[in-house]
Amino acid sequence: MSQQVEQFFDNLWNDYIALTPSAAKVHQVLGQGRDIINDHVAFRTFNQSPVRLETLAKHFENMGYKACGDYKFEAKRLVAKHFEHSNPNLPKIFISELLVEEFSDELQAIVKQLVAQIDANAVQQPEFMYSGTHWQISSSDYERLLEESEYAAWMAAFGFRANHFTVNVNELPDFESLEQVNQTLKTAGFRLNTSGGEIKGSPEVFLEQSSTMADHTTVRFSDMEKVIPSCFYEFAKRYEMAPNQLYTGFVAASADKIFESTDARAAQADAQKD
Ligand code: OOG
Ligand code: NI
Repeated sequence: MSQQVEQFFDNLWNDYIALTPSAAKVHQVLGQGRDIINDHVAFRTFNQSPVRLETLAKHFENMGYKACGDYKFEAKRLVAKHFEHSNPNLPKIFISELLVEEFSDELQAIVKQLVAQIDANAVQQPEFMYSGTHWQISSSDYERLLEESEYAAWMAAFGFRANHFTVNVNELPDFESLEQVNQTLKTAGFRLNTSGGEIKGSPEVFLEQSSTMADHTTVRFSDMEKVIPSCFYEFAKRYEMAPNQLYTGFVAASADKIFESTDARAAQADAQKD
């Protein structure tokens, strides 16, 4: 792995744990001091020039990543792609983008005004992938986005950075099952995303996933500060499709629920059901 690529992932990780202090605790609880191998890192964006999925993907293609899978999320009005590298030590990359034109004129106007503030040259730099927001937004615009799309609101508050890292459970020496990982996390005090059940997917689709509910952090909006959900940690266990051949793709039905790990309202609605 080149030094630039290593530095890129170090910087990406450092930005992520600054917003997600519980990620460091996850490593302590699951790794007990040993290194944790990540299955993938996920990014979010808007389908607006100059920050379209295809443009952001170039940073990874320049590192040697190849596009491998396409996904569509009708209800959330999102599409996504995943990318893989021939070096098995590099995490897969999952990038989604919001189909902005499928929302109200008001949402479109807010998003376009945010994106217009981005310097197109900045997008060409690899550092863009952990550069955060490039705009000011009021708390009322944030709330307005939240009514239509939790994803749009998250993007407006946090911008361009890792939305989550994902522990590769197959490579955790002390754990056999994802259930055991979840149990250990709950005992340590973490709240898991229960949308669609704690474990999304199954051996039949060759992938099981779970995630924590996002940490909360103080965001400075143009008019006030607010404490809102930031980033989360995910856990993935992959199964063999053929002898010695682990499934490397994603499962749209499961991913659809993982997106809700930043949604405080989904979590609340869920808690009221119990
Ligand atoms: C991505 C959710 C999907 C997965 O592994 O299926 C996902 C997001 O929340 O941005 O990460
Ligand atoms: Ni993920």
